[in-house]
Amino acid sequence: MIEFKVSGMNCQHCVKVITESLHAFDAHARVDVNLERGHVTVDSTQPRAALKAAIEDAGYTVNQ
Ligand SMILES: [Cu+2]
Repeated sequence: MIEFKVSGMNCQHCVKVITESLHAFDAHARVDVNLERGHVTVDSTQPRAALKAAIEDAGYTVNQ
């Protein structure tokens, strides 16, 4: 499991956009977005840096 702290997420649209961006990169990734905590958890064999880039490409800021 790879966890990111992401800012700018505030609704189900954000959840959908981030999930789709990660799935475009890794179709088999299991993605869990927690809006309340501002966390995105990804279960993927891809490198962390690439998953981070996918979230950033969706228009969000990854803080850690
Ligand atoms: Cu939103």
